[in-house]
Amino acid sequence: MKRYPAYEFPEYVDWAPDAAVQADFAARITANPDRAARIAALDTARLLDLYWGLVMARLHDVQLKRWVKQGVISKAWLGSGEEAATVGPCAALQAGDVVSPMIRNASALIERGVDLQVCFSGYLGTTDNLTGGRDLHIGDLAKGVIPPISHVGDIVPVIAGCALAFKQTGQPNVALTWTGDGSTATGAVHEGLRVAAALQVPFICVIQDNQVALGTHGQTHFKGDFLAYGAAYGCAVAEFDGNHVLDAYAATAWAAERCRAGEGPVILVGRTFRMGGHATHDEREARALFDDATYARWGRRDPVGMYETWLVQAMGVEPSALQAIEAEADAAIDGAARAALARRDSHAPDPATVLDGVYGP
Ligand SMILES: Cc1ncc(C[n+]2csc(CCOP(=O)(O)OP(=O)(O)O)c2C)c(N)n1
Ligand SMILES: [Mg+2]
Repeated sequence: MKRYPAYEFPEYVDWAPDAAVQADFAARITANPDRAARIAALDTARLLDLYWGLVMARLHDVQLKRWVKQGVISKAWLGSGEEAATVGPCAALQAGDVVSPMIRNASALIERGVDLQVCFSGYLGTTDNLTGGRDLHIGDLAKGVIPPISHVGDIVPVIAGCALAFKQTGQPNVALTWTGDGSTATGAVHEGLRVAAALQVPFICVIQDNQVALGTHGQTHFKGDFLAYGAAYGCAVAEFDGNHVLDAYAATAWAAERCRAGEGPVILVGRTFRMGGHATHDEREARALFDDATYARWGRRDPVGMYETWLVQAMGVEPSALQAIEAEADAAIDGAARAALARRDSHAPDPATVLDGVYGP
């Protein structure tokens, strides 16, 4: 896809496929027979849907960065480099399932079909979304997207509760949320996982291990092994490559099938890397936290570039077909961002409503 030197991370600007990286990408597809079968069952249309999802996720972030540079918003929390860890799991879900995307998983809203203009409205604080302009953590209940809670980790017991509701009503659905490696430090994540396993609810908890929590290196804040959580809580656990959309998809499809069969929750550990800062304000500090070789290594593993290359080289997809998808995605993002911005003044929240929905003694 087109690269954007003014907005993208340096490793992506001149991105070119690396033969060894692509060989690893292909090997991962066949390494696990269950996942290989699920991937083999995807037809071309579904493979291209995944590409559309990745491109939309990347362009969504490019647009946010553009707004930051233009002074429209002060900062943005980007998922660039981690797109596959959101797009893959969403693609494995069904209508009626619910998700709660953390802010770095904003493209889950796009995947679930939330109006694109609404997706951008959260950052502009207009009344166009569920929070009425109060919070940029947005959702759309009609699309099965529960807004995340700003306090990281707190959404885990909430989504475990959604899964409990599915179990109690006999609804064959699953509830999924993402939690960062850092957020697993919270008591809420522990409580949510423990009760989900004890009650055997259809809950998928994706631990999105991007190796950093704000400005703290992953190796500093956690000395354990997320894969040991399965034994600790008494539930299934599996790892996936968080930069590999097909691996993320297949792992989640496996987990969702288990959940729907009543086999209890699944923890999925997605290994990925945050290419930028915690948000756009601390990109320089983030560059100091990891060495250049680490950025270079993960940069070569661009989730969009790797998948695009695989589609062309391994599946024989015509580059022109991918370009057409990208053009469509670009027009959609551009149109939605313009429409959202045009409403910033006309749909600003009424100050008189500031206490609406606020509860307290
Ligand atoms: C309970 C709580 N503590 C602290 C914060 C501030 N905060 C927001 S994101 C974040 C880091 C989270 O790291 P991680 O869970 O690894 O997610 P990532 O940002 O890497 O995706 C912190 C400390 C918060 N929002 N909530
Ligand atoms: Mg993290």
